[in-house]
Amino acid sequence: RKREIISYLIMGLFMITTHAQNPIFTHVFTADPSPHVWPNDDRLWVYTSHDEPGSNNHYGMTGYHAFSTTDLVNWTDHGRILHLENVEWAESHAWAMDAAYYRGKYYLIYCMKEAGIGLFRTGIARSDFPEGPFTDLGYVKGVEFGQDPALFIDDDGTPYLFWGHDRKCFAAELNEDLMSIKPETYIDLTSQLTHVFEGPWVHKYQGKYYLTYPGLTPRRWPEKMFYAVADKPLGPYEFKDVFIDDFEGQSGTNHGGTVTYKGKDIMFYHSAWLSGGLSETRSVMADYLEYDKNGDIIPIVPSKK
Ligand code: FUB
Repeated sequence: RKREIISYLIMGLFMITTHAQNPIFTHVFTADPSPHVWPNDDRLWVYTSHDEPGSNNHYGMTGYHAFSTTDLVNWTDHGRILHLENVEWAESHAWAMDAAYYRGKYYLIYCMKEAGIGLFRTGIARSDFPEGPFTDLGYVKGVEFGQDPALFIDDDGTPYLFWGHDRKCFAAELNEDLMSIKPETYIDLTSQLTHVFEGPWVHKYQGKYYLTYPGLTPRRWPEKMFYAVADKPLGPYEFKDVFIDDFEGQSGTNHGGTVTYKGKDIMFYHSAWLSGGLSETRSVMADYLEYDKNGDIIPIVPSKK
């Protein structure tokens, strides 16, 4: 109870009100959004990377934020939920992350460069609360060059890890402690995902698995968002189409995920609208996502509202 009261006092301190318009957070630069609704919680949560203007080290970011809302207008910034300095094995580049609820605990899964090695590892941290604080547990074994992880827990409780970097995308089932992959399930999905560059994200719609990802076509920046569909989480995936094309004021990168909240599907992604087009100072955006009668995603045109 004491913790709850302290947490509400802190929430009060961080409470911010925005208008329901893009970009949705304007007091801090945010990117790579990971949206979730947790069991027995009426809030929508969005976990983000944190862009720091002037970091000047090719996205030399250092930590993550969590935001929550019940109405898509008033958002609470729960502040920094994990920082590079609390991750012993890492030295830099706190890039994209995801969050999951698994067996009664909240997890943050992220990528940072390993100290002394300088290559990305996929780190995992745990908390009793959706807003953290999260404690690093180490990095997931069996994942080399583990940039941009997404932790997808299927309806039957099976955990899957997706990750991707430098024009590649991989996936595997995780062991129950989430600390290593099951090597026999490891699959390279690259050839199934036309134009893939990084940032995979999986959601389910009408029993099918939708893998959305940023990609380059024809190997040309900035990134667009594409998707592919499968009957099983590890594929095979059928490539579909682009669903967020180039748009004015975007960053060189795009990255995001989908959630269903209060009966509506919402796509979270990022732009550089707030910074006037500066690629390394991005802001999270949200737009409704709709499907046609065949289950194909109707392309999203970033909206002001
Ligand atoms: O935010 C840093 C990196 O930029 C992410 O890891 C990539 O997906 C891209 O959005």
